[in-house]
Amino acid sequence: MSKVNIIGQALPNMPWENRPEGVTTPVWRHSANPIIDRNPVKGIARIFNSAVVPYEDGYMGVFRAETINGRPHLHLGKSKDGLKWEIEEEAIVFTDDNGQPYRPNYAYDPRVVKVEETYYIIWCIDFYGAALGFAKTEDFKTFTRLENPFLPFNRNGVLFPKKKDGKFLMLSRPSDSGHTPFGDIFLSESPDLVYWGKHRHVMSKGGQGWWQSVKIGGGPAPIETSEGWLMFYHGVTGTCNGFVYSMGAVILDKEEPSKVKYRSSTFVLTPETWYEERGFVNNVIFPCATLQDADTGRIAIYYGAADSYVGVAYTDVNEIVEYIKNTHEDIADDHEIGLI
Ligand code: BMA
Repeated sequence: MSKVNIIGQALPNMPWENRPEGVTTPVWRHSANPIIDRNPVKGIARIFNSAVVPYEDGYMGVFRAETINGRPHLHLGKSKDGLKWEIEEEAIVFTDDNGQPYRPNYAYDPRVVKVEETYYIIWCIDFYGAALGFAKTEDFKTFTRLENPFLPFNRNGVLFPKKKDGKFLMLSRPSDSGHTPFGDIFLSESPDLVYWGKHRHVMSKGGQGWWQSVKIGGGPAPIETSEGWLMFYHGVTGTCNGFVYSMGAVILDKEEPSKVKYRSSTFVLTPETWYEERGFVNNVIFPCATLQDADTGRIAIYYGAADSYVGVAYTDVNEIVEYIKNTHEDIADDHEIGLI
């Protein structure tokens, strides 16, 4: 097995547990999941589908908090170890271009990505239907709202942590405003975070297996490795009782990230525990963030479980890359339509 390196910072104090005896899956669960239970903070019934990043000597998180009136907002949280979180009771208030305070009337599924010295938050907002909201912060004290990147309907906005040729890159999943029974992942670029274009198709739902047959959507920010951009995402299948959300993994080309190098034909984690199978929405694993240590190759994946809890799962960069290569499936629709 050739060695795969994570290109990035060392994070020796990140959450980690070795693969438990007898577990053979490429990704394994934290033993004390869920790390955030129901009713974690006054006025908040459930926290799930949330994003964390290393910050100063600990971690910062932007959490999808379903308040007790059922509406989701974004709440800030802090942690020393990435597992025990102190979450604020009040939702994040953004400031718009004119310095006016701004709070979205709903906000869900945040991703937080550091590019150079700035942290960007991308989430799902009401823009006359589901669309992507966008903001930045440098200190997690003031949050400046940026232009919405795309027209409705769109979800699952994920920024790359590095610019390419001076341009920002963002993945997204065009959708409808409801429960979207379709969807592929696309890539767009921007010189200034205002104007987005040069749209490329990245990857399709489907393939031989059924676990990602209905739709797919980006999850945590892609991780730069010596093999390309390693990305976890969600894949959805339809059953007589509704959708089932599993986690998949793909490696995108380093130079042309709209190109799939390898993608796993099987899921890497699927709902199997009580907190993934049973909740506000049953059978959901929805990854939104990772932490990784470049020195050891350890990766911790944060995911929403059953739209009710936050779970953590682990993998190792060598093992997951080898797994993706060994289970690779070339899906014809991943190639640009019409190219001869
Ligand atoms: C998707 C999003 C996610 C949610 C999932 C399962 O459409 O709304 O926030 O976790 O459905 O309910």
